[in-house]
Amino acid sequence: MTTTEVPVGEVDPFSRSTLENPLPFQAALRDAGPIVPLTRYDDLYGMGRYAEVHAALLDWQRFCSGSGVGLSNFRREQPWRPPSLLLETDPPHHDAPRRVLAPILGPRALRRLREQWFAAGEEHVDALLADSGPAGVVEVDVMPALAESFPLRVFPDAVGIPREGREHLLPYGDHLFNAFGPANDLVAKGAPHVAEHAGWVNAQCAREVLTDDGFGAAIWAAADRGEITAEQAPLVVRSLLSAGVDTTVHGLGAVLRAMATHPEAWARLRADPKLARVAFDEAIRWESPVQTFFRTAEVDVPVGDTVVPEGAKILMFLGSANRDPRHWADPDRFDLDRDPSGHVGFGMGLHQCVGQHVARLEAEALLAALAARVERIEVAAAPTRHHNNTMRAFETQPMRLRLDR
Ligand code: OVM
Repeated sequence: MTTTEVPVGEVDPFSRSTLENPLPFQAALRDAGPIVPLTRYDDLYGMGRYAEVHAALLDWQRFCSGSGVGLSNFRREQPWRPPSLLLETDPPHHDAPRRVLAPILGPRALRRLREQWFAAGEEHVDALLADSGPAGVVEVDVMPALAESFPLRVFPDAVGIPREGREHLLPYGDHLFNAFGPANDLVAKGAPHVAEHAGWVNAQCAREVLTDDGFGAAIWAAADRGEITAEQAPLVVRSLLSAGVDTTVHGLGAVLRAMATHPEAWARLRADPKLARVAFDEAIRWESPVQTFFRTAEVDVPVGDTVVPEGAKILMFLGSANRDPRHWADPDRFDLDRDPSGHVGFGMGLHQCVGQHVARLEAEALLAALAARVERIEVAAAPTRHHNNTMRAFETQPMRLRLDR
């Protein structure tokens, strides 16, 4: 039971009150069992415990993605956009696009960007801190000033898209992540503008539009080598523009929240900037910017005492798994001393985030630049949440950055 008298299976996971604070709902869901019918929607089950979520993510044969990873079942409903060749497919179709993209976004390829992004981080932070008064304090909403602007500064350039029109990226992503959920008011709010945003995004995926040295060009080069087709290439580029912006914005929002609310962790990170990577992954576990994805039962699947019928949707609560006390000690605590690896904030298995090295590099570059100049990050006012059917996000995070002098 949640704080109200409603059984957890009858709670709407996508209501505004659940989105504002999903933690009590998630705790009740985990306690109710390994899998729970979610009766607000047809043929839907929810999984909130780490063990089952982790196992299901590895079991792509029975928990498939090809019928969509949102509530909508592509066997019955027309998807709102052509399905992603990476996210919304199963083997064997999934494999060629994944094989192409993985090395383009892999650690070896990113070495080329490391110096550039660290320099960009320094410039970005210097520009923000230039406004500090005589007290050496900058009070700012870090969502626009850091979490949004830094990914928007480095990532679209790395993909190789033109400057013009980049304001479409965040609203496109916000709508896309809402569209994995039910057709509620959040989806209705985005619907009038989808066509403009999607039209622009799709147009950036053409070979002629992309620079010849970015991730986009590397995808087209794989098409030239016959590793994917020329029809597939633009959709693989689209995945970068779909999954690569809002996710990192809210990942950075999460790690900034962690640093502001855990000053001792910030002090340790300053003393040892190598801790930036574990801080980021622990923040991904703790906040889980991507909260949920769905799977579809390929056959009747027994889970505990329940049989999920073939064709039913299963809502996998990644954020809940990442805070399951059955798996994690003191899971609600942000703890730089824990090993967060094994968290499912980037998913797990075949579909595990192919861009995670890019995300980590962005976080490292920004945190290193902040660590070099900012002694303390303080919460200046209560943050506000941005509601999204998939993402756990902040709208605003007013903070005070106290400079080291
Ligand atoms: C894609 C895609 C879109 C949204 C999210 C995502 C988190 C992938 O278009 O491939 O992964």
